[in-house]
Amino acid sequence: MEANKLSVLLSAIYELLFFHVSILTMSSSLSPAVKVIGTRFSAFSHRAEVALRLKGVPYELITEDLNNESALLLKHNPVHSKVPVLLHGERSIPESLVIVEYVDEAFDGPPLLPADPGDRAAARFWAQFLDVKLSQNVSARVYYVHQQCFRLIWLAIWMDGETRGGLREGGEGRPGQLEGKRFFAGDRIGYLDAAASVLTYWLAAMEEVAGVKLMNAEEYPALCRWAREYTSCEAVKGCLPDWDQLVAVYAANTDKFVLVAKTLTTFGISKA
Ligand SMILES: N[C@@H](CCC(=O)N[C@@H](CS)C(=O)NCC(=O)O)C(=O)O
Repeated sequence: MEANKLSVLLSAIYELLFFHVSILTMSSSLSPAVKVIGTRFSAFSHRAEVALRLKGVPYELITEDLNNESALLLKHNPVHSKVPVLLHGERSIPESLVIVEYVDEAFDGPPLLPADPGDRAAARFWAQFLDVKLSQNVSARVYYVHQQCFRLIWLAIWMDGETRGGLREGGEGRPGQLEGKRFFAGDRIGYLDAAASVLTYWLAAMEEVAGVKLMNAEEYPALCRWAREYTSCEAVKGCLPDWDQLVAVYAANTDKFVLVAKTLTTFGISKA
């Protein structure tokens, strides 16, 4: 009898414990879902994806058709209606660099921004430089080209290299940027590497299609070495578009791209 009571008690304790453990497991598996509205062809979307991958955060990529923007995109980025947008539970976070900073703060894992406030400021400065000066965008929508134009790169590629100085100013020409370092922040890929990632795979694809070599090893040895290191990292490789498809997209749009570049120069908006 006593033995029976004991076994009932033990099984009750076991069930209680098991129930408790399953509740705990359930609650951790219920952490808010992480999704990226984006496209693999977009270097901006890549910034968001690579930040998540570097942090080891599982996410779902919701592929957006930029020729036919979805209600989901318009709902979550009503101001710009551009990709990427990060969805984290109830939160929607637009703008690629804002997303990278959010991911850095919201998730555990290796830091993306440097620890030192001065280094953080410098990383943000150069990322902003890339977006505002080197890659200042043009409303592609106006020209029915659903690609963002990286203005200086764009002109250099599609207008026969007229603004190649932009690269020198932004990367190679600043002593110390990459000197003695694998990546901009040191040994690990971080915020500024993600911000500058357009200078790797995407630029190379544009160069191939346009038959122009903008970032060559003679003029830009450090940038070229960095680009190779960047694209050989596993986290990066996992969210690069298929090379042939990317080249095919650029090739299919070459006429439009040249038209955009010509329009930019015609209207005198080629200077930063
Ligand atoms: N400043 C934005 C730029 C994003 C952007 O230009 N995205 C392009 C795709 S690469 C886009 O959504 N274009 C759609 C359009 O212009 O209608 C960011 O950093 O996220």
